[in-house]
Amino acid sequence: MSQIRRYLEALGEIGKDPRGGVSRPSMSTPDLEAREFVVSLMKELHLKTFYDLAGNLIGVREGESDGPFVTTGSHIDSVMNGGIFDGALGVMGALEVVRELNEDMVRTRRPIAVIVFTDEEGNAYTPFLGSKYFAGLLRPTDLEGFRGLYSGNPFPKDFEEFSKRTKATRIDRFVGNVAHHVELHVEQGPVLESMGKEIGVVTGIVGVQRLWITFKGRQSHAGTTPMNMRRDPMIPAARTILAVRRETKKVEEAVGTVGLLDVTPNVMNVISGQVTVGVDIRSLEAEDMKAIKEAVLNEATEAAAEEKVQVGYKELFEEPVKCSEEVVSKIESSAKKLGLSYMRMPSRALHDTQVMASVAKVGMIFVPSKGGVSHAPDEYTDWEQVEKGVKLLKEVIMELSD
Ligand code: HGY
Ligand code: MN
Ligand code: MN
Ligand code: MN
Repeated sequence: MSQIRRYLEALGEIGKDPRGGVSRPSMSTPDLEAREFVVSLMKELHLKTFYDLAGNLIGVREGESDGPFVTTGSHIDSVMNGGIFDGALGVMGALEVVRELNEDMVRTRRPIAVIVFTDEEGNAYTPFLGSKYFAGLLRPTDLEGFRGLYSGNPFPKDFEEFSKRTKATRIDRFVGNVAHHVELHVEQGPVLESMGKEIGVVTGIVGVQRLWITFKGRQSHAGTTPMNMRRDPMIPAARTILAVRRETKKVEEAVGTVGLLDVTPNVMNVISGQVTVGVDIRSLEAEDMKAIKEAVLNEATEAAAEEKVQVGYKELFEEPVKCSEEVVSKIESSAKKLGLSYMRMPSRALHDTQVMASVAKVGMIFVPSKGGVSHAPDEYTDWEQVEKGVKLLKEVIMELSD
């Protein structure tokens, strides 16, 4: 009998948030505990267990040949107050696949590696820290500059604690010999449910343009400062937020969100001294994100000038990627073989798989999210649908590792 529900529910207990769901940012105490749990499972499943300098956990099931590898997996870090499926399904689903392959005594030609990538959500250090290191896009020295958002610790310090607690074998970097990478994930959106499909075959993954736009004004008394003598950074911040929505809506398929505001000092009777607006723009087209970014920055600059405040910004950009047609077709034919209903669709959430696309042929399998909800405690996927997703992952991995 499939153990996936037991696996996911057990992991969901670690870092359980009293408000519901989980709060398990990367390298936090609950994340370290979750890693220990995963290592113990990997060992139980007779996987050779490694960790690299970025804290990626890697469980290897040997094949008849030394490579190239088929890799799978996802992340077990969560957003604060997130759900128990995001990322966790891809890791625990991969472990369930291994458990079943062991049970069925299946020998594959290629070795399979199950990977838990560090800080996919980027809430501790930076998005995709683990997968970028795995793919060779970050060097060991790059890792040293990161500080934990929740721990305040520089990256290697958090990492030391993690290495002491897990008894995996340390390697500097995992072999770069990966042919195919497949990730199982919850859709996190409403499309599959509304279309009545069991499986989403992911064709491409959105890119993201992030902006941290900071306005610096003059902090002052909210009662005594006349309206025409203010330099209030909240005003251009507000106009920037509205511009994100207005400019994004002009572009079909793009989405834009301001989910972060950092207000100093954030007090009722004080005109703010500084406000940072965190902007997240996503699209399957890099050009679209660029156009929205320019328009938003124009508005921010104009609004700042009118209010006589200073403005500056930092940014992060990740390219959108296309999945490999070879992997996409394999997923489709496997779904067909298993009698699952499916549709092709893009991913509008970010995934480590888009980083893995720089070193391997990649694909993703989605299962429906109830009500399309994710990054929230009531994120949920029917257990029956979870099992179908795992079954499909198993089929695809067997095909690719054959
Ligand atoms: O932000 C994302 O799309 C992903 O869940 N990290
Ligand atoms: Mn997420
Ligand atoms: Mn995820
Ligand atoms: Mn006073």
